[in-house]
Parts: sequence; structure tokens; C-alpha cells
Amino acid sequence: MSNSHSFSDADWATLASQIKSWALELGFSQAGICDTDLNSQEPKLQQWLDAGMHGEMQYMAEHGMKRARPAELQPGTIRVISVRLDYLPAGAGFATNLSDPQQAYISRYALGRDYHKLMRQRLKQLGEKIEQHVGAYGYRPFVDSAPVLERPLAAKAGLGWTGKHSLLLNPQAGSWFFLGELLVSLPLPVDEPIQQDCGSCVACITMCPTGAIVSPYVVDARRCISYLTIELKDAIPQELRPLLGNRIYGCDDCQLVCPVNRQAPLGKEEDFQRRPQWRDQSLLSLFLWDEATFLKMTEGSAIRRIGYQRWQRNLAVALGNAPFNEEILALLLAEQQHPDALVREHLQWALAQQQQKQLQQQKENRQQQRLIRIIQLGLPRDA
Ligand code: B12
Ligand code: SF4
Ligand code: SF4
Repeated sequence: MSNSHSFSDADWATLASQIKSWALELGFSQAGICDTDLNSQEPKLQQWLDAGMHGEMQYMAEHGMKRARPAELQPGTIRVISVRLDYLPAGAGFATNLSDPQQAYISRYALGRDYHKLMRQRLKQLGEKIEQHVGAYGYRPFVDSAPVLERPLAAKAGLGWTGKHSLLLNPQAGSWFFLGELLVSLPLPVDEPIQQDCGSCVACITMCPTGAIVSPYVVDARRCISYLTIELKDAIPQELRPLLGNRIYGCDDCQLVCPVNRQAPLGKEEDFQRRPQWRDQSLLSLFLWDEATFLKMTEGSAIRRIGYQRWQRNLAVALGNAPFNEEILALLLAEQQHPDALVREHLQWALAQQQQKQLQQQKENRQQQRLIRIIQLGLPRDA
């Protein structure tokens, strides 16, 4: 163990590069270092909150500008070690179940184990490793749930640039990664941000199913499917329900269309690989899970956090969005007295959608039969 009080600039630089190697050894995909100054983000964060774009996410409003002031979270903090961990599961394919409306689409980040605990533990290990080299110092790991602007910190630390979908994009790794931070009290040399941007591309803005990317870099959470299916506790607004399609947990569309993601590497982490229960799951079979099955199947998964009620609510919307299907209709008719009022209302909406599609299909069939008869009557006898 060395005494960090006697460290020269060169010693700090050596430690910074050692930290980056240790981060890789611990399984992180990359690490970078930045200072704690997020002043330039404060007006944008305030505008977003003032416009109510956080919707029901009270935790976003409660912590206010603390999000842009990491030093207030952990006294003595002068640097942030920002890490990314790639999660793209090998078996994710090109989201084939997104285009099959009878199947459920679950966003790729949630197909394996919940990332929060795993990343926090590794960040703690990184903090301890540093301690072995510099002696006692102040540090604190954060992943996601912490009231800190992770994406702008990672951009400052050189991990990527901000995409127009508001996520961080790395030129080699795209955006399929999680972010986490270790706040530290050590005067480490900082990294340079990447000087690159999206250029004239607007694919994510045009392809977002709900128009949630209201202007470049600004996502109105109230329209984002990720918010509607995961964060929102109440009823999903009726006008947005048809736009959700079969997305029952989160949404990946803005990342699926992003050209930078074409070269994205697969995640190496075993814990993030797709669990067998998320392979080819029909909406019907998932809706038929009782609460005990839901809890069992989502053990250790981020999906469990939405609870059984929101799970069934989301599935009800997807069942309503599916093409007309006799089995779905029968299920929805049988579930009209569902004991949960929120789920019941979504099931009633879904039934109305299916009945409308049934009528439409019957009308089209009649028209087709009439057309066939007209053609047959008009045809010469020997034809
Ligand atoms: C709240 C939240 C959400 C909300 C709101 C999303 C949002 N864009 O804010 C909802 C529930 C919708 C959501 C969805 C998702 N999220 Co989220 N989310 C968060 C969380 C907890 C806070 C984000 C935040 O502070 N938002 C506040 C707003 C104001 O920040 P912002 O959108 O970045 O806004 C900035 C820009 O608009 C910028 N800006 C404004 N104008 C301009 C102009 C220019 C030129 C530039 C460069 C910037 C710029 O300034 C603003 C302030 O910094 C973070 C974790 C964390 N603690 O940071 C994860 C996080 C951002 N989410 C993450 C993920 C993976 C997702 C999803 C992909 C999950 C999914 N598959 O369903 C989706 C993607 C949706 C999307 N396109 O953003 C990852 C992103 C990883 C990455 N590669 O960047 C994070 C970092 C979690 C993590 N630890 O890994 N999320
Ligand atoms: S996650 Fe889906 S709904 Fe949200 S901004 Fe991206 S494409 Fe739009
Ligand atoms: S789709 Fe285009 S505009 Fe959107 S984040 Fe990717 S490169 Fe940027």
C-alpha cells in the first residue's frame, strides 16, 4: 500500500490506467474518468422537469439538481470513474418476436439477470482494489437508481457521445450497455470526451412508435413505451395503447434502428444471456401465468419489479393489439370479471379491440365472397 499524499502527477496517471485495467479484469467493458462539474446540464434537466416530462417518476423531481451535483451525494468527491457493461444477449437475434404480434417482446436489457446488484458489487470491488493501493479514501458506487445523471457523466469520461435518442453511443460498442459509477475523492487525471455526433441521422426520431423523442436529445418519458410499461403504475393512456404493439416490458426500437449498433459486440456476461422462459413466449401463454408462476419465472430479473398487476396490464394491451384470434377472444371474454380493477379495464379495452377486428374481418370476408360470386356469374360457362 502506498501513501497517496506523496503521489506525484505521474503516480496518479499510473493509478488511472491501472484502474481502467482492473475494471476490465472485473468484467466491465470500459472505464473512464471525469470531474464532477455538470453545470451545463442543469438548465436542460430543469426544463425537462418543468415540462413534466418525468411523468409519475417522482424520484426524478425529488432529487432535483442533486442529480447534476455528484459531490453533494458523497462529500469529498472530486472524480467519477464511469464504467459501461455490454449486455447484448447472444440469442437475441434481430428481435424476431417484435414482428410476430402473437408473441411478447421484452426489451433486451431485461432478458437475463437484473444488472443493478451485479454492477454495484463489482464497482465496490473496484473501490476496494483502489484502497489496497492508496490507503483509506472516500468512495461510493452507483448504478441507475442513484440520483445522478449517469449518461452526461459517462460522456464526459469519454465513453461515448449522446445520441439523439438521449442514450450514450460508443463508436465501437453502440448503445447496448449499462452505465455505473464510482464516486471517488482522488485527484485522478480526467479523460477527454469523444468528439463525434449523430450527424444528419434521425432514424430513432422517425421510427419511435409513440413519437417520444420530441426533439433531438429530448425524450418525453410520458410517451416512451419503456416508461409506460415499466414505470407507470396507473392506466396506460388509451390513445397510446395501440402504439405499444406487443412490447410488454420496455422498448428497444430507437436502438434497433440505430446504425451505430450494427457493429455492436455481444455481451460476455453469462448473467445477461436470455433466460429460457423468454424464448418464443406467446402473449396468451404469458397471460395465463398465475402470480406464483410470475414470481418464480422472474426471480432475480428486473421484470419482477413491475409486479403481477402491471405485468397483466401490459399483456392485456398487447392482446388487444394482436390480430383477431379466436383463442384471444375467448380468453378476453372469460376474463371480463377479472378481480383487479386496473387489469379489468385494460382487458375490457382489449376485448373491444378484438371484437372490432372480428367485425372488420367478417366484413372483409363477406366482400370477398360477393366479389367471387360476381366474378363467377360474369364468367363464360366453360371457364
Ligand atoms: C429516468 C430514466 C429513464 C426514463 C426517462 C428516459 C430519459 N431519456 O430521461 C425512461 C423510463 C423513459 C427510460 C427509458 C430507457 N432507459 Co433509462 N434511465 C433513466 C435514468 C434513471 C435517469 C435518466 C435521466 O436523468 N433523465 C433526465 C433527462 C433530463 O436526462 P436526459 O434524457 O439524458 O436529458 C439530457 C439530454 O436531453 C441533454 N440534452 C438536451 N439537449 C441537448 C442537446 C445536445 C446537443 C446534447 C448533446 C444533449 C442535450 O440534456 C439533458 C440533461 O442532461 C437513467 C439512469 C441514471 N441515473 O442516469 C437510466 C438510463 C439512461 N436508462 C437506460 C436504458 C438502457 C433505458 C432504455 C433503453 C430501457 C429499455 N430498453 O426500455 C430506455 C430508453 C429510452 C430512451 N430513449 O431514453 C440506461 C442507458 C444506457 C446508455 N447506453 O445510455 C441508463 C443510463 C441506466 C443505466 N444505468 O444503464 N429511462
Ligand atoms: S424506447 Fe421506444 S418509445 Fe422510448 S424513445 Fe425509444 S423507441 Fe421511443
Ligand atoms: S439512430 Fe441516428 S440519430 Fe438516433 S442515436 Fe442512432 S445515429 Fe443518432
